[in-house]
Parts: sequence; C-alpha cells; structure tokens
Amino acid sequence: MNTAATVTLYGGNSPNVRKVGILLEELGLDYELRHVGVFTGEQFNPQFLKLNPFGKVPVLVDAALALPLYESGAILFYLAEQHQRFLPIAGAARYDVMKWLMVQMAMVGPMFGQLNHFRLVLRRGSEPYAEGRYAEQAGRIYGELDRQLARRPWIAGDDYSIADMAIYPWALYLENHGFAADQHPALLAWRDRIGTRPAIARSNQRFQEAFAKPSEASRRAATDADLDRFFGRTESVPPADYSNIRRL
Ligand SMILES: N[C@@H](CCC(=O)N[C@@H](CS)C(=O)NCC(=O)O)C(=O)O
Repeated sequence: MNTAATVTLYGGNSPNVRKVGILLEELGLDYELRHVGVFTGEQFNPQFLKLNPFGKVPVLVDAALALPLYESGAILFYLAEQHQRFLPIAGAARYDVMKWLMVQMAMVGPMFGQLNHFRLVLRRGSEPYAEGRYAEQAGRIYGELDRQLARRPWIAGDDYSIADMAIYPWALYLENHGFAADQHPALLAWRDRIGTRPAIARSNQRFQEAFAKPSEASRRAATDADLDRFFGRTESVPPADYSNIRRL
C-alpha cells in the first residue's frame, strides 16, 4: 500500500504556517512538512515561486486539488470545507467564522507582524513612530479579542473553528508585545483552553521535528543583506540594526 502523504505543507516555524499545522492535526490528516528557509531567500527559488509567485509561506499542495494554495486563510477555508469541519456549512454561524477569519488575515496578521518587526526584530526604540503606530493598532485588536471572548467561549461563537486556529498562534505574542496579561483575562483563558488540545501538542511536536532546527539555521546563516531582502529594506533608508534578531 502506498502510504505517502498526499498533502504537503511548505513553511517554517512562523504563526501563519502554524495555524495550518494546527488544522491538519485537528483533522487527523496525513501530511508532510517541507521547510523553506525564508531568512536565506529560499522562497525566491524558481521552483518555489511556481507554487507561490509572492514568495511567501505557507503553501499547501494537495493531490486532490489542481492548484497549489497560498494565503493561510484560503488554505484553512479549503481544508475546512473539504472535510466539513470547523466551519459551519450555512447560516449566520458560517459567516461569523468567515468574518473572524478575515479579521485575522486583514488585521491581526498584518498589524502584529509589523509590531514584531519594529518592536521585537529591530533594536527597541529605533523606529518610534512605526513602533508606536503598530502598538496602538495591536492594543486595539487585543482589547477587542478579549471583549469578544468574555462574551462567548470561542471567537466566532459556541464552537471551536478555523477562526480560533488562525488567531491562536498570533495571540501568543501578547506579553512579548508588551501588553499586560491580567488586562486580557478572557483572551488568556481561551489561549489556555486551546493550548491543552491534543492537536496543539501534536502540531508543536511535528513543527519542532521538521522546522525548528532548519528555521534556526536559516536565521543564523542570514547575512545583513539577506535580512534586508527578507524585510524589504532598500538602499534609500539608513542601515538597520539587526542585533535583536540574532539574539532571538
Ligand atoms: N498573508 C500571508 C502572509 C504570509 C507571510 O507573510 N509569510 C511570511 C512568513 S510568516 C513569509 O513567507 N515571508 C517571506 C517573505 O516575505 O519573503 C498568509 O497569511 O499566508
């Protein structure tokens, strides 16, 4: 019997990839993880650009689908629909999940991602306007997530859904982003509730085995020029101090 996995997830140890890894485990699918060293530019290899011309992970390749899928929200939506789980099939509950999935893709990911860059990657305080702007945006989002979760057990209602899986890996940054855990009690309780699910432990284990070492090696091997390319830093702006990322 051929037991080769028909689903391949390309990526590394980052929140947008982790959310897909969580769903793959929640669905109990057989899948393969393939590392893409984004710090050293593997996402720009012609072979990878055929999968995602934007040169970003995650990408999901499923033998059952005639095209490679990129954009993590689209991947979650595809898998949930395909397996009819973690996304109600109709009605208001379905659109509530879609709404919160869009909140993650349009707000949580972009704003927290920028805050990661300006607060955690660059030397603290080196870009005060950008850091302040994204901290303000992130604070508003964390606050609303907490208020929402104080009213309902899961982000989109009574059931655990792909919206929870999409937000969870990003919500783990709360404290590192400089926000007080005790001011977000509902968010913390929800985070703990998700954290105890067996699928999370299994996914963490798979990512640890497949991604932790190569992701770390890619980050350590990256030169300043590689990091400039990764972060889209052009010659027209002063050089960046990347000492923080080397300490992470
Ligand atoms: N909106 C995209 C964001 C993907 C993304 O930004 N991926 C990062 C890693 S988490 C990446 O591949 N960066 C490489 C690059 O920009 O060159 C998604 O959710 O899939």
